[in-house]
Amino acid sequence: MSSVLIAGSNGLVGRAILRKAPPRTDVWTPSRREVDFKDYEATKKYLKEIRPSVVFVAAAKVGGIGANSRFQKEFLSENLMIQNSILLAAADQHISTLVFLGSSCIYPKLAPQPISEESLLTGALEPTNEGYAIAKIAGIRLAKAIFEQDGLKFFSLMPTNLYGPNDNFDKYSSHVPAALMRRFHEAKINGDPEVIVWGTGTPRREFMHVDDMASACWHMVDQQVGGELINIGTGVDISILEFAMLMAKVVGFKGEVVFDGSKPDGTPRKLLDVSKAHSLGWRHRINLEEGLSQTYAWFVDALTKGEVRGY
Ligand code: GFB
Repeated sequence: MSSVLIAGSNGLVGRAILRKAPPRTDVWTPSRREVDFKDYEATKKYLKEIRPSVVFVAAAKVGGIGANSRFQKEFLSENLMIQNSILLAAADQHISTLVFLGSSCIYPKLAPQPISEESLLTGALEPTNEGYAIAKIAGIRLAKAIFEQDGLKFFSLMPTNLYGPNDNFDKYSSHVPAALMRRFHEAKINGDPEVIVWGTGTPRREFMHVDDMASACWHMVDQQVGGELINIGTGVDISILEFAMLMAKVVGFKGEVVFDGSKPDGTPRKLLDVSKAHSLGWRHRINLEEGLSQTYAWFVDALTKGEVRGY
């Protein structure tokens, strides 16, 4: 691998891909000021200059259930712009390998569990993240079409719900791991008697540390899996109630957990079938409690340095 571009290198996943880069890899990590990936001409010019052999598309507009449901217009249109511009410019420049990243919310709301890659486009989507999911499905199909028409090794990896260092801890747009870590931490510090958790607590989610996602990204590039769609997850899920209790334990919050049923639950369950990734030789390594503890230690340290995104 001579030269690699990480588009979205400042986000949760992009930073982890960079941390896990094999030694002596030449990695490009442009900021938004250096190149706006929504701009096709600027993206093409940049790719022509740096000529990477591999591109990771971790640039995206992302957020938790609150942000996704309120800003469908932005989640749909901005993601289409970013991915169309990168994938088409990369195809134009004959970049040999491109990894397109999405999320498990691309699958139908009521897909059979665990969700296999074959479930794509077999049913209606979860309404709270329809805009984001439609954009990501378009990206998966574009990567496949480029592989089939141009013979370039473009493929898609769909991670389950991720967490880890450098996550977004903003009160309104965060995903549940960062949201609860922050809320339990602040309650512990302030001596609050209770913490509010959104929804009923019954939805089930599969959580994976972002370093496992990064290891999957590098592994699948080595496997030369052009055109494919591959699920990346742990194969294990837990309820939001169980997850909240685990987070309280990790953070050391001893008060009560109260559920706010006026907030959306989202998809009842989205456990990925990860047998395809396993058959290609990849497995996750980081246990949930261990990963959350490591992330909490990072969070406390980053807070003292003023380096937590969303604060
Ligand atoms: O993490 P989250 O927003 O992801 O929510 P989704 C997961 C579950 O946690 C939902 C509950 O059932 C929420 O109701 N939850 C409880 C909370 N408390 C909170 C909280 O304080 N904040 C948040 N955010 N959730 C997103 C999709 O769905 O996940 C995206 O909208 C994407 O498109 C992403 O797929 C990975 O799994 O519900």
